[in-house]
Amino acid sequence: MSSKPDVLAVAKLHPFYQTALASLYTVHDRTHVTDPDAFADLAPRIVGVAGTGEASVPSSLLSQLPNAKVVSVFGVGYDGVDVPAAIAHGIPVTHTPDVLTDDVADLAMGLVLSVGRAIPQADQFVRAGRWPAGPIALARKVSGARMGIVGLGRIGKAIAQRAKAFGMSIAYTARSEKPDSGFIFYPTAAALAAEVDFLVAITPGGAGTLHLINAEVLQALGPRGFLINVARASVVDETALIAALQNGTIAGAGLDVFANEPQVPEALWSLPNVVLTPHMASATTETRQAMADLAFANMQAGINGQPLRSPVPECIGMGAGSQGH
Ligand code: NAP
Ligand code: 8YV
Repeated sequence: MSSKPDVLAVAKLHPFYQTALASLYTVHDRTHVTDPDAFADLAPRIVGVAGTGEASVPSSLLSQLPNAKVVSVFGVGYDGVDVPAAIAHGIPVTHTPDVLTDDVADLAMGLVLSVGRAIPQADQFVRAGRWPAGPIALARKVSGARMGIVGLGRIGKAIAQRAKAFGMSIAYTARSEKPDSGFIFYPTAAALAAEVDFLVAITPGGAGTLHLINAEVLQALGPRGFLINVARASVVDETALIAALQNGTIAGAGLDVFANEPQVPEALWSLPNVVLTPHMASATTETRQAMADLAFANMQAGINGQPLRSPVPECIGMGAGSQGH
């Protein structure tokens, strides 16, 4: 048995988080999946669970961890964690909001510019030596265009700020209207899509937003409209999206998240009117370090029974130590 307390990593962790954890804990990398027999002996010793935004922490796993004191997610999204089950087991869940907001908003705007101005396609045009043979096709003006944001939370508001600087008009949908935002509210994604040129999805994933952007919404966005998804793949009906891109129902898409990532279907990567990034919206050195610091602080606090730095909203007030964020 190791002298350091045992922590279970339920996903491949970013090295910044992995290294910080390893300074105080013995980190078991997905033992519950790779070696279930060894995990049966290990499970009662696990005091903390380390995950990522996409990692699966089901009720069946939590029920095998009688001494777990915290689930610390490296990411703001935690749709893979069964939070009601964690609460039922008395295990608070934490995440890393705010520290990644700027980066995700930056990438959203990067995708808006990339799809609108066809920047990756232009790069290929030059590299392939096609410039001498003729001018590149005209692109879509971004400044002054109409931006629609699906989910006006921390990141949605940061995207709006950036879009304002581009002279874009801003409208949004969310669960509730935000009168103080000064932006136009539409009660549904379809109503919003009908009024905008760039529709940006930035809600949480999970059952509450499953296929919020479906064939009807894409139809409403129309043949001059672009979809940007920096939220979760589950928010968009990927089959309907591929059909809409193939038949010109919408003009194009910028996608950071995929249904079966890291696998991306050929139907998507073979299309000329999409820009694809590998779930990298928070992937800068600065932000990944800040996420690791916060996730590690939450892990330590949870294991030591101290106030949690950033519990998920459902877990605020759980245990003696939680203080919210
Ligand atoms: P947040 O502050 O909680 O904002 C979420 C927003 O989504 C809120 O405005 C909320 O509406 C809205 N929303 C929730 N359910 C909805 C529904 N059914 N219909 C319409 N709107 C709904 O979260 P955040 O910090 O901005 O992060 C948002 C999400 O971005 C994360 O959960 C994560 O999935 C994703 N993300 C992705 C990456 C990436 O690498 N691609 C990185 C970071 C985050 P109300 O305000 O009315 O409640
Ligand atoms: C991370 C994310 O890439 O914060 C989130 O919800 O999806 C991203 O910031 C992810 O959590 C790390 O795998």
